[in-house]
Amino acid sequence: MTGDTKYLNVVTSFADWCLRSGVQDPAGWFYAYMGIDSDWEWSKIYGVRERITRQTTWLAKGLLAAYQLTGNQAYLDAVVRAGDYLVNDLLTYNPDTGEVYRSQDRQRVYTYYSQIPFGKLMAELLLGVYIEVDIDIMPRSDLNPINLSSAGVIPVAILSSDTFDATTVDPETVSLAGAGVKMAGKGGRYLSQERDVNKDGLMDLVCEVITEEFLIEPGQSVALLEAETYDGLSIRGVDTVWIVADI
Ligand SMILES: [Ca+2]
Ligand SMILES: [Ca+2]
Repeated sequence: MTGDTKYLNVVTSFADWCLRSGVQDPAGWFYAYMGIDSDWEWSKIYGVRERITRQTTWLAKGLLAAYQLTGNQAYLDAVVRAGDYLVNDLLTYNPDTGEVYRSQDRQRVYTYYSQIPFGKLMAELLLGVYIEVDIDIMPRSDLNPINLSSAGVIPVAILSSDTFDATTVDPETVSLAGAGVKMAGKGGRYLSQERDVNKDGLMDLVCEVITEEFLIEPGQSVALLEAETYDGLSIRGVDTVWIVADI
């Protein structure tokens, strides 16, 4: 940061222009250059749709940066509209049925937005502040195969680090791709265990989550874990999974 408001003024005046000038369609996308004569060859190569997509991505990225500099909620709202357009148009629009799939589910918000160019940043803004931790789904496996129709549980280890003690996590709050921790019997104890799974001398927390509660679909490969510590701090971690077919 230069501390010079000259640059900040340029950013805010451009961001304000983006919001006021009507370059953003109510559907969320930003108008691309639409000249047809001089640009015709280029248009044939890339297509108008791709240009709109790129233009939308660039402007949304700029507006996101402007939001981070200024905290102006209107900029973030415009970015979210643009992100919704990109996510729905590029990833979840079914041309056969005309259906657009949308969900407020946090795992899906994360999965979707993490697939667009500035999406991870956006998902973080939408889902709030948290501490990022390392997790290891199925500590004995690198592939982490999950059969969704299995009636069992899947172990997920929340790993400790020099700055984070995983044993402070409340197992009741753990959600891995929407799946909660299994309770043992009628006693109301959640199935979790303190164990050093990666042999770094720091105790980790292994929780057994219920497989059939997974809100993850074949083809998706990232599972998001969310939880809270007993002190109320939010944590989040991701690991890859391999969804295997019914046997
Ligand atoms: Ca693993
Ligand atoms: Ca450890």
